[in-house]
Amino acid sequence: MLLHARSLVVLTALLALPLHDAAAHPRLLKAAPAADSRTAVAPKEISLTFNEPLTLALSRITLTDATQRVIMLDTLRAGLDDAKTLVAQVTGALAPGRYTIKWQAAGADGHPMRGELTFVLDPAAAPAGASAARTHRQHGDVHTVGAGTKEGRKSPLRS
Ligand SMILES: [Cu+2]
Repeated sequence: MLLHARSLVVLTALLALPLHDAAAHPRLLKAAPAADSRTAVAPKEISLTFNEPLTLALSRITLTDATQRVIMLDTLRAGLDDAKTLVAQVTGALAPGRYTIKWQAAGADGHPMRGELTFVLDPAAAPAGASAARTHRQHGDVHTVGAGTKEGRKSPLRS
């Protein structure tokens, strides 16, 4: 009876293991360049952020063009004070076209997860700074409205 109880415990532990494992594996949260994005400027680096700290030695990033040619990347490193981010500088030249980022990322248990995403380098795409420029222009508009209001308050005194 004691033996039976013990094997039950072992069995339960074995069944619980894969579930615990799957929950502990890295999941990609954020990528730069972003998945399915179009960019006018060739990215200087690839940055992938996951939901948990990574084991760098078991993690990889590769970059290939539409013809499966491998683009040179610098040694993979972790983000600055950020063990959840993988960063690889792009050292090879990028011609316009579609690129595939393939990644392998392992967390604390060393089981590598894999995934891939694509982006397009297109010189005709809207520049990345477009939205920032628009914000600036909006700020400019607010300023103009403010000055006009002051001007409006002055005019009754003048008349
Ligand atoms: Cu695992």
